[in-house]
Amino acid sequence: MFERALKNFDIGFLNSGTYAHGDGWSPTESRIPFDAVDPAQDKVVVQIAGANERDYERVIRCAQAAQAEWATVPAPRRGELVGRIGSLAAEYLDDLAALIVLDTGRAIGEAKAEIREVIDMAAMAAGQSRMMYGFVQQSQRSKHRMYDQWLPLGVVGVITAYNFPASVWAQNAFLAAIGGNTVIWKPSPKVPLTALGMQQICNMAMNELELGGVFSLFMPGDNSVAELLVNDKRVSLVSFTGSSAVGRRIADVVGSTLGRRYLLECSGNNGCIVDQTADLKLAARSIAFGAIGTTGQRCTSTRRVIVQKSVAKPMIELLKDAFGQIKVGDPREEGTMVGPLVDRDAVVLFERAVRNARDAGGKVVFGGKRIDRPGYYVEPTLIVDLPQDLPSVQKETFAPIVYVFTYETLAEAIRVNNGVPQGLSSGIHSTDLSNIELFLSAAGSDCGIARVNMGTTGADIGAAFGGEKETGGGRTAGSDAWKGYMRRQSVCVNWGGESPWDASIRL
Ligand code: UN1
Repeated sequence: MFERALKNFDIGFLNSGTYAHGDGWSPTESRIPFDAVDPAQDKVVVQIAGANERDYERVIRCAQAAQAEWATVPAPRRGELVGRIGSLAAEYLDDLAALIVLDTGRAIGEAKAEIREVIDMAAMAAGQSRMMYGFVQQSQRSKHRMYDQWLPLGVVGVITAYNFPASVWAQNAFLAAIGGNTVIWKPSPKVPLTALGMQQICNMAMNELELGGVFSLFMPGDNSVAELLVNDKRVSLVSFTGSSAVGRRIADVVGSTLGRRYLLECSGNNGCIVDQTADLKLAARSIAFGAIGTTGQRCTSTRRVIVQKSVAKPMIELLKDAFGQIKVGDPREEGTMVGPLVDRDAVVLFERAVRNARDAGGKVVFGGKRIDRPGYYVEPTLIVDLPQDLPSVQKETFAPIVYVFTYETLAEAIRVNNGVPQGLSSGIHSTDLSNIELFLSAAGSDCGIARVNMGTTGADIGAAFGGEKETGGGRTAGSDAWKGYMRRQSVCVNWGGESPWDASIRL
């Protein structure tokens, strides 16, 4: 499976890390190579010739030149290109999923689900390309017509994290493209294979439809080259998915040049409330998957369970039972549900979070250790009896750790849910209508996503995706998120030939 995927995408041992329309793939000579490492085996798979400053310059020039033309292509035709990328993703689904497994160590089922999300996102964006509506307003002037319309921004830079190496790019890039922008992708250097595969299918679609230059890629191994994109005034919008610390820097740099925009999807720290009326088995299943799926490395991962005191004991027992059924192992092995963490550093962060919790008096009631085998495997971990304001509870750790807190009143539970700097996803398990509605009210969850009787992960692409507070406020994917990639213009047309407002000027 893996061999075939590498072969089908022409991935050899040393690969170019830059694709710019017109110039094609950059040469690999005189570039500093970095490794693509398989986290399941702690082995180097291939190398990438890291993009250098000259490569970046080529990419931005090509993207800018192509944008002038792309902006004039009718939006439904732009949607056709995106739709074709979606159908190629379907055709190459197994190969692309194999690249995700090699990059991230994720179980194959989850990797395929990510490519399906790409396909769905393409279908949605292709349809959306015919529906980028603006409102017609009523003018107070006689014989004037007034409406708003949406126009392209220019070149959009998309910087993505390692955890969803294909779908987060798709959520951004497809909307940016139907909006008449060209897109430069800077993926995490931890997951270069997926980026190569995705760029290849973009190239197939662009060549076939003779619409070159819309999607390009540069993969530097170091931050200084990536910073060129963030600093570059030729890039109208920088969309960033990753940590709040980096997001803050991007907001500072991009925000300081008025006229440029940023769209941030940063750290989450997601709570799930379980009240005394909840279906505890349903809650345990969805919390376990939300917390341990993708080895806890989603920005939507369930990190904090906030459970009503009277049901805390059975809830913890059910969670332990559920965690015990999750098979952690090599994604190549049959029945594996959860693979390794992405790299050695992630294991260190996991161990540190567990140590901090223990030092603060927390009790590890399940897991807590790294698994002794090659690759970056750790145990699903459940920790109770912690103070909510502990610094390591207040920050995002990408690992399969769940902290359990208890509460008396729902108002208290909502305070705990909201009592972190991040505001991405949240949930409540309940069968009490008043409790559910309180959680969904203005006095309820302060997050961008609120789930009822569901886990906090697995956002439906039909909805806008993103969150508040340190999560950054950006929205990608569905609903009207496409507007984030376009500029609004209020148009007013005088069709009457009269100009009563300036009638005192006689000409
Ligand atoms: C992320 O983890 O950075 O809804 C974004 C979900 C995923 C999240 C992707 N689509 O759980």
